[in-house]
Amino acid sequence: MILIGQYDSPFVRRVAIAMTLYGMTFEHRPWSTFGEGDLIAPFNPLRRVPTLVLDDGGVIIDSACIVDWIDEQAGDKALIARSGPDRQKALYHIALATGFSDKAVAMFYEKVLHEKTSDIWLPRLQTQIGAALDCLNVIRAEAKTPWLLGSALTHADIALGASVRHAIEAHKTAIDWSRWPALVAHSEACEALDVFKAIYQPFKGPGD
Ligand SMILES: N[C@@H](CCC(=O)N[C@@H](CS)C(=O)NCC(=O)O)C(=O)O
Repeated sequence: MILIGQYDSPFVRRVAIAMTLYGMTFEHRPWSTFGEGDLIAPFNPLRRVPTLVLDDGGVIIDSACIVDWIDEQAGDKALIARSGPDRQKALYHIALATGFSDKAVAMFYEKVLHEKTSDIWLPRLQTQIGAALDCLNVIRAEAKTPWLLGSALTHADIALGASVRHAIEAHKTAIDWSRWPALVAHSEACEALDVFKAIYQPFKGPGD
């Protein structure tokens, strides 16, 4: 299998972390979506990452779809409850974390790709990011367990950890992280894990 995408992407990183925890072996192609879009295009016409190329030549794109597929391979080892309230909660947490990352990535592109940022789009992104972080911070603070849904790490923890770390690095000053201490603590707990240390690429960019 080949996983395409750099680990400074929270979407690529959460996929690679889960695959590593599942013991899946894969080749990593850290292609840049802009600089090496021509290399990605034959596998994904959207030129987006993560893109997973299977051994039989099949391709899966989008982190949620890739995680769905690797969970199928992992069977009982899947890092999410199979059914019931814990599955519903995990899916909500994951969508909120990855949705927040969508907005954090959009805010980065808005700032670096336009000489003048939009007076409509940028405030909207800031509102969406702030509200999502408020909500996630309450969820994390109210979970009195080591991880979001108990003592075992799930995809929800990985997605949240990858998303917060990405945004901390991509928006160092634009986001006031002192407002969300439970998320900063969650990020630190994730980054202390060997698998987070192994699957990591510092985010390069203006960083605010
Ligand atoms: N919904 C997608 C989002 C992936 C995403 O936004 N990837 C970014 C890199 S962090 C990307 O490919 N950006 C280039 C582009 O969208 O053109 C997923 O979960 O995989």
